[in-house]
Amino acid sequence: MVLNDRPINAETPAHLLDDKITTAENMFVRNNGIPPTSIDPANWLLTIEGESAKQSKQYTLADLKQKFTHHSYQLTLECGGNGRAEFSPGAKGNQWTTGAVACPKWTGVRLADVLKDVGIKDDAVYIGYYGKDTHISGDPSKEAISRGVPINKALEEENLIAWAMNDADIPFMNGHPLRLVIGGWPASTSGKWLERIVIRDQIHDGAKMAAPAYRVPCEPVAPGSKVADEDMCIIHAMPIKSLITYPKSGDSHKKDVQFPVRGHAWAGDKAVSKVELSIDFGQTWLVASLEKPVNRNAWQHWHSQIQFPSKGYFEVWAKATDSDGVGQPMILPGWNPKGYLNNACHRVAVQVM
Ligand SMILES: Nc1nc2c(c(=O)[nH]1)N[C@H]1C(S)=C(S)[C@@H](COP(=O)(O)O)O[C@H]1N2
Ligand SMILES: [Mo]
Repeated sequence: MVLNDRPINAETPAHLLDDKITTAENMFVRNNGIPPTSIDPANWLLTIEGESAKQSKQYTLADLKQKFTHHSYQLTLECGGNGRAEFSPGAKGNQWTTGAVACPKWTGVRLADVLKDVGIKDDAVYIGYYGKDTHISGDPSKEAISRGVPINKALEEENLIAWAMNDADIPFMNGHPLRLVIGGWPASTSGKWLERIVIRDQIHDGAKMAAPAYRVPCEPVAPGSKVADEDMCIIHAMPIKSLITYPKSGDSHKKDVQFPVRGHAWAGDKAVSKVELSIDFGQTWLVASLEKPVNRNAWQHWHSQIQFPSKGYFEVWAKATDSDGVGQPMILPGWNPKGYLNNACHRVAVQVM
């Protein structure tokens, strides 16, 4: 579903995210600027520098592939604005419903291995990325987006500088030939068309790091409030969430046949501990079978069989709980001016015949 074509932004209907490993054609696309017009993988250079880097160093793709151990992880990328369409009053920006999330398999080298090869000074607090795309205005002095994560998150072993997705080149719109993949945090931290990483002695101040971008009120506010920039805090890990990928909303089903329901659940830097289903608007809940993640920061699959009590209109609701016991809310958990972090339960409609 194309939300905007200047530049292209597209999400995936829930029933097309049924694969355990998201395929390239079902991966959402989020562009803040104008994607690069020419890509030359043979001459691609990644520069690592910054005031908290012990030196400035450059790597070709061949250097990265030869010098460091290769790792593959399935990592969940979810746009911080996924679910924005439900905000009331509405929030500006792409009106994502449920489909700005994906969990493909990524292959590359550990971000930590490359940062350590360059050398990290003791005063490092953050990293930031720069990509080859350009600002929407066409002004070459401006970046489209340049975000990052605290150094302690950056050094976790699952973060990759990746050249492959699902054992093939990363699709162009998802960052070919090189991208950062930071699982569990807003996908805006996973820089596409990656050319440069800076190791910073302060919170990174690249484009879309400053308020209000990718920030929420530090304290909850009433819907529609104006919030001062200094009262907005940077989003860290994404909250617990789940998706029903089978059935497709609007399906019909024969009453006397067991009804299969399945999907995925993910919890930022935490694990998912439980998924429950309701077919009576949350009055009673049934615990679904939940698989372990293939690795940290990968989504987890769940499935169940439902017996409907009668014919008629039903909704199936799914609700996941994380390893700290924090569950998904039934409705928008907290209005915020930019429409981030809506992790309300997903619901699908079923007509039982
Ligand atoms: N260089 C660059 N990296 C980027 C972006 C971008 O516009 N340019 N968008 C970010 C945002 S906001 C998201 S949600 C993810 C989307 O990744 P995808 O397009 O591969 O789904 O990439 C992030 N990395
Ligand atoms: Mo995003």
